[in-house]
Amino acid sequence: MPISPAEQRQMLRTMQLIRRFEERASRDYLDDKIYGVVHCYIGEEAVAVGVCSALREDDQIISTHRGHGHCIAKGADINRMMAELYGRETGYCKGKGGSMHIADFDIGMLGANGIVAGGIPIITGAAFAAQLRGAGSVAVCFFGDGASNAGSFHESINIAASWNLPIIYVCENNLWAVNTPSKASMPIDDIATRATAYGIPGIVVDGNDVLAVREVATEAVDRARNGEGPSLIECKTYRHRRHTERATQPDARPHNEVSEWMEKDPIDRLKMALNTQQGQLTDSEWEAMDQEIIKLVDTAVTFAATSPFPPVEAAGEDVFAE
Ligand SMILES: Cc1ncc(C[n+]2csc(CCOP(=O)(O)OP(=O)(O)O)c2C)c(N)n1
Repeated sequence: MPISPAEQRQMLRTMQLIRRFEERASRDYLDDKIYGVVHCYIGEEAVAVGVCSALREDDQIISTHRGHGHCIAKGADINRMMAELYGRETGYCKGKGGSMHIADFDIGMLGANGIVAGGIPIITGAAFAAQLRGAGSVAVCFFGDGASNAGSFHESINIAASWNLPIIYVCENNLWAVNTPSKASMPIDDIATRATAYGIPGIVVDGNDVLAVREVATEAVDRARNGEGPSLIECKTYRHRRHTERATQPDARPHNEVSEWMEKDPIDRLKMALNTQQGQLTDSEWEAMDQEIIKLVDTAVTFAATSPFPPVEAAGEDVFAE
């Protein structure tokens, strides 16, 4: 089904909200206002937005250590997200989880996860629950190329395929796991080919083309909702930033590879398509959209920075291990 220009503008807006949120988070992190670790999703926004735009509110997703984009694309409140990064009581985890542990069950966001591949069995269980509930909701698992080498990926996808679970595995192949190129840790070019071993569809898509991602996600979601089981979608993409915003090791990625991918920026791409090809977004409309987003992020920062830290006596509450 064609995606209307209004919806495309909405997708562009969400991608830009993710980007502006993270640019600010990175800046405030380097200014020591944010604690823990911050992994930016900048450059990969089309994956989260393309996939989540194909979902219903009661569908569930799970994320990774690089999770801000998935949260925002599923509709999370950026005030509570920023407050969580700032370690404040008003944050999603009352300031005790930080960037890698943001969850919002009310919108079907089951959580980011600092353990590589840790989310994969959890969301597979959620897909089993969805199948038992029978309400037609589906589950989406976001994970990286590095995570696709973990045993839990293979175990989960095997059981999901065997039980015909309503789940879509979305591999964000950004070609590197920290400083290890994927070609050094796997003997195949396309992770999607792993689907063959489990008897499910495996699809490769340009992960920097939000409309293409949306299209393949819609097909996979329809299959899952119709009881036709799981799919594996591999989105070829790239992170613009280093592994973390304060990485201690030098970035091993070749400069020319980074700059080539920067030119394939997913936001620029949709913006230009709407502007030049379809005449659907003028420069001044884009500027107004961006300014409105910057204000929203400023408001989130003010909310976070003026919120209290959790009290010391609450340190042992809501934690599972002390
Ligand atoms: C079980 C486990 N092993 C190692 C790490 C350290 N670690 C954090 S992110 C990462 C790389 C993950 O690569 P990938 O899955 O491709 O995701 P990306 O960072 O590229 O988005 C590693 C090894 C970890 N957090 N958890």
